[in-house]
Amino acid sequence: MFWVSALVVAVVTALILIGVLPGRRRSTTRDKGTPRWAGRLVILGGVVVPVAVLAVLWAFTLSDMSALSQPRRLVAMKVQVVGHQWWWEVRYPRQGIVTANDIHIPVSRPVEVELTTDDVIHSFWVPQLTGKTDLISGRTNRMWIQADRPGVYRGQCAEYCGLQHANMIFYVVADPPDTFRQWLSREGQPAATPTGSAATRGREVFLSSACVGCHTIGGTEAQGKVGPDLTHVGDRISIGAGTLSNTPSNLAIWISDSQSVKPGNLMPPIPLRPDELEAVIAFLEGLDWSRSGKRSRGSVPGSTPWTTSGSESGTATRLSCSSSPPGSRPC
Ligand code: HEC
Ligand SMILES: [Cu+2]
Repeated sequence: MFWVSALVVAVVTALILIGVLPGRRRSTTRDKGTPRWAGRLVILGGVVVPVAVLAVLWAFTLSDMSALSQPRRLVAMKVQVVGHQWWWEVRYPRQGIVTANDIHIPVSRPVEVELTTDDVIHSFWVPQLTGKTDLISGRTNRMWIQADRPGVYRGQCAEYCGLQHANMIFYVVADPPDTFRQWLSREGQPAATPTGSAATRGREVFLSSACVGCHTIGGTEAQGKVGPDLTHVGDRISIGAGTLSNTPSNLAIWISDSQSVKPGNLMPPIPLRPDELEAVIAFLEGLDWSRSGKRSRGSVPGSTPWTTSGSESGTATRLSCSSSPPGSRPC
């Protein structure tokens, strides 16, 4: 490519020099009019050569484009992603799993992603893994992603979709095969039974308040579809699609007034008494299959260390990512 361009530059420069050389112009153009070869040069250099070059490049582009849009190997699995204002619903149809905002995939395997939207146009973008693909109503767009190293890859809605567009974040978590299989089998199960009196009370509060109208918790009467599925919410990286890190104190802030941290989001403030709030938090934190030590949050091999800022009690701790160790994929 470089040498072809260099040749073109040299030829063009030579032609310009010939044209501007003072001596020749006087003797040829004024006296005898335009020479016949000049017309042919314009047709050849201005029409025939560019058409030939562009046609060859076009053929290469078309074949590369179709190669890039197809996975090289058969896709390992399919994930459906539904865009909502302002969070991501994530479904694994074959495994019957519904979750939100975290997309677990097996490392080094191509995964097909089916994109639809529940409301306006959104755009699915994981800068480190793939380009942008829009989520358009009435249409299913297909693309595929593959992560060659385990880790957490930050994704972002890339099409302005309303007030909280910037807080419409998601994470692709690429797990080694064993970890991924464990995640799949556990995520497919109904919610953990509450242990302890606080969590048991929290379950009652949840099931008897407005929460059930909007949220699903597998294995309970809560089957709402307005907000994210909360069956294994304790296991997720963030609350509110990347707005806050997933900690008990942030859960408290989110539930008592999510509007203070994500203004305009579609969950209204729910008035709960302090003891009810505490109980609900104990219940939700318990909805975490990996409580027994192996949380995926912060312990994914090669994952980015998540740090929080403003962690004094009572203030929201925002999710931000700090210095990543050498060799790990940054967020
Ligand atoms: C009117 C519907 C509605 C009601 C009622 C509601 N929520 Fe929500 N909830 C939502 C929506 C919508 C979101 C997603 C907001 C966003 O991220 O933009 C959400 C998000 C959440 C999240 C964060 C989930 C995640 O993965 O980011 C939690 C936790 C939560 N709600 C708990 C509750 C609890 C507990 C109650 C009852 C006290 C409740 N919600 C009542 C609609 C509702
Ligand atoms: Cu958006």
